[in-house]
Amino acid sequence: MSIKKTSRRDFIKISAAGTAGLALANPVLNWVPGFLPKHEKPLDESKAKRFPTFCEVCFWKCAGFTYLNNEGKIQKIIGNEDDPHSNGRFCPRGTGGVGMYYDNDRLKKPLMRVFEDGENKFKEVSWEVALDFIADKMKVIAKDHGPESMALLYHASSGSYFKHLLKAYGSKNIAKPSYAQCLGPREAGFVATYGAGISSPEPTDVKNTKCLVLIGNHVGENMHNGYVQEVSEAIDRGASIITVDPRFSTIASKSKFWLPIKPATDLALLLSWIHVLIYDDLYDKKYVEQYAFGFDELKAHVKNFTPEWAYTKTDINPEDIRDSAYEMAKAAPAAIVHPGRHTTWYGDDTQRTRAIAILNALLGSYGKKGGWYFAEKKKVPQYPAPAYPHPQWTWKEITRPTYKSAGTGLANDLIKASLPSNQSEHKIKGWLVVGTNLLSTIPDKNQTLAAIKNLELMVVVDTMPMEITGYADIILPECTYLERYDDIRSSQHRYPNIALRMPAAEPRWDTKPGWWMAKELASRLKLGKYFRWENVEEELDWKFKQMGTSLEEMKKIGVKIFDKEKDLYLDEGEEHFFNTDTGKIELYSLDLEAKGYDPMPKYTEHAQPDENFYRLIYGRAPMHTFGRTSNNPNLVDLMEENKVWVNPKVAKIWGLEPDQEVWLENQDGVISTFSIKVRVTERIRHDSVYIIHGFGKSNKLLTNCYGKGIDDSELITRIKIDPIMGGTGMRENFVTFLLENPHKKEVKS
Ligand SMILES: Nc1nc2c(c(=O)[nH]1)N[C@H]1C(S)=C(S)[C@@H](COP(=O)(O)OP(=O)(O)OC[C@H]3O[C@@H](n4cnc5c(=O)[nH]c(N)nc54)[C@H](O)[C@@H]3O)O[C@H]1N2
Ligand SMILES: Nc1nc2c(c(=O)[nH]1)N[C@H]1C(S)=C(S)[C@@H](COP(=O)(O)OP(=O)(O)OC[C@H]3O[C@@H](n4cnc5c(=O)[nH]c(N)nc54)[C@H](O)[C@@H]3O)O[C@H]1N2
Ligand code: SF4
Ligand SMILES: [Mo]
Repeated sequence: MSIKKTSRRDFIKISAAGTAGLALANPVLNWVPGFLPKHEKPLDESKAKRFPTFCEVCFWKCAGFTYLNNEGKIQKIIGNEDDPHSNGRFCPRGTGGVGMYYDNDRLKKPLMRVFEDGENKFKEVSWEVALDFIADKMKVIAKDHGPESMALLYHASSGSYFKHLLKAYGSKNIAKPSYAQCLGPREAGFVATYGAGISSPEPTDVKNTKCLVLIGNHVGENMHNGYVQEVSEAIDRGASIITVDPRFSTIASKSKFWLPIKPATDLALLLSWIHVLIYDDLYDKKYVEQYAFGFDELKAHVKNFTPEWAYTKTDINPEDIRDSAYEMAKAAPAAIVHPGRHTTWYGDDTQRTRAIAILNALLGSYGKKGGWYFAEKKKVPQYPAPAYPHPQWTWKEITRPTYKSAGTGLANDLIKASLPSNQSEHKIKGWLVVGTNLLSTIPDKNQTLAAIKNLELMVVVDTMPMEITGYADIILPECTYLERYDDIRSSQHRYPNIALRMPAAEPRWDTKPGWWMAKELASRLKLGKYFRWENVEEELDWKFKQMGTSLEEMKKIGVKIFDKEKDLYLDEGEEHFFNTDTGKIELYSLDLEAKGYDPMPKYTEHAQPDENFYRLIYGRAPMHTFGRTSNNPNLVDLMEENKVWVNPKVAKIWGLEPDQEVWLENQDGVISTFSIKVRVTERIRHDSVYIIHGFGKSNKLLTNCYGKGIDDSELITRIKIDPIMGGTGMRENFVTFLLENPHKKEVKS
């Protein structure tokens, strides 16, 4: 194939120019590494061809335009000015997204597992053969075990067409890792308190806030675009930031308070902030009286949680706890205690976010300017199709008996239901895996592998030869987001808005869009009536027309903003019904109580590391999104490996030098496959080490990133499950250093 890899030098040139511009045009964003400014002079639109898209490099889904150069090749992606997710700017990963298209390590043809010459191999097959095989197997599974025993695990936009397929086939066993490995606990915590989850983008009115409290929420490294921009504006306006993090994060360096908490003790801090707000009379009495339920119980509950008590748990000085509580109260109601996004930490995560939800209520910030606004979203109509068949059972039968507040299917529970040891009647026998690299994403890799072994069918739809593809029966190569249409992006925001993604180029090699695969499978499964449209343009146009626009208009504008139907904020004293049992904000949760959980958050002690062990904590780097970018040629140039952050005191004990290669071994004796370089820094507490998630790729076909750095997931073998919603707490793993290569014969290439 003759398409040339994009020139790395060109990319750097763009970023360098961008950064220089940034210093002048956007001083507020200077603290964020690599963030590009608005594209001030658009390319000459009469000459340059552009196609609307929204980014697939992370889940913020910024809308922009893909531009072609004079030779008709994809050149760059630039933010759409009308889009509230991007406001016309892309983050470095989004800009580098072009590298996903040009990556020559991509999956190129359907691959089928065959047994030849005494071994398992992948053989290239035609789409016909691949799809026939899958449909035949799915028919057998439906006949032998019922259609419910097929599950869909997904985290790519194209998952939406596979969801439709699976429901038409007769299964609702569908899960994304973005629930039980990510934001599930905060959703459950807010549902229990306000009767509504948070969803994405978070309706925090950061743009107008006077005080933003971030609990392990490392914005600036966590690069959710519109959010980073609003935080920058807030900093520029002089809003005070309070950051609670055992690590001196980028945002900690911009904060009025950095509280370097002892990991796993956040609930003690939160309870003592609640104590100070109540006992120092700092809370919003009118708001609490009008909207909240259970204040007296809460007051009694937190009576003893003084800052002095919290100090014994958290290592944070009582004065700092008090001062920071006063700081929030001073700004209230224009104050936000941010719920974070990835919240599956220690197992008591729903209760931690409950405490956050309660704090916001005491500050009177929910539904108030500078606090939380009421977001609105436009419903996307479904193209006419018959009603779905009724499954005999769903994920609810698997999960809800134990995790009563689980809001969606849990990827980890569907995996457990696939294990040979599953004695229940609800067994999963086949997986469709669409854009999720389960082995790095779901903790306890051995369990995932045992489940995979027991499957009758495993189909992986991906763009890259990620680890998970190696275990598939069939691999279907999807074209990248720059080469396909996808379902409409409709997202909640201050104003309801929608965006179109359309192809800017033909799919490279023999890759295909997910919608096409789902439709083809449907026709083989005799489910064609659920996909009546000839092609996806017809389907999208029909939907757009129901929404008051058209595909033709959307191709020009990319993003459409609709009028609001509700107010953004509550008026003073306005009546409001919260969707809870009492119709009020439940400081004391009747729902949790009825389900047998603590109605108010309790502090639970967590294990601390033994001598010579350190808590393994992980996070994000501004230049990468997990493993999905680790092979991206553009982004590898910006950051090619992760390093382990080690406090100088610890480095001294171990005699570690900067950039020395070490291996990590966890409490269960699991050793990292590869070595990692040491970064000695005061920015991490002495009881923890920190690495960026998404590195240590073990598939040699990923030629840009194979063996670079290590994968935190393989060291996460002890999981603390949230008893309320079933999320997998992953931060109770401890590691020690191995200075000699423990895999004697292994050569790191
Ligand atoms: N140890 C550890 N585990 C974690 C986390 C952590 O920090 N540490 N983070 C958790 C969080 S917050 C989340 S949200 C999840 C994320 O979990 P995942 O979304 O599973 O994460 P990725 O590793 O990015 O895997 C994405 C997969 O999608 C593929 N892909 C990319 N684009 C496309 C596309 O257009 N189509 C298709 N079909 N495939 C595509 C990629 O090649 C890759 O295989 O992981 C969770 N698990
Ligand atoms: N660039 C980039 N941006 C991303 C992503 C990405 O991959 N790359 N992923 C996106 C996704 S899917 C998600 S869910 C979000 C996640 O983003 P966040 O919700 O911000 O991230 P977390 O992973 O929960 O938190 C990481 C931070 O928690 C701190 N921490 C660790 N243990 C503790 C503790 O016990 N207490 C406290 N207070 N802090 C602790 C770590 O030091 C680190 O700074 O990021 C999103 N944004
Ligand atoms: S934040 Fe960056 S990577 Fe995520 S969708 Fe927006 S531009 Fe893409
Ligand atoms: Mo996430």
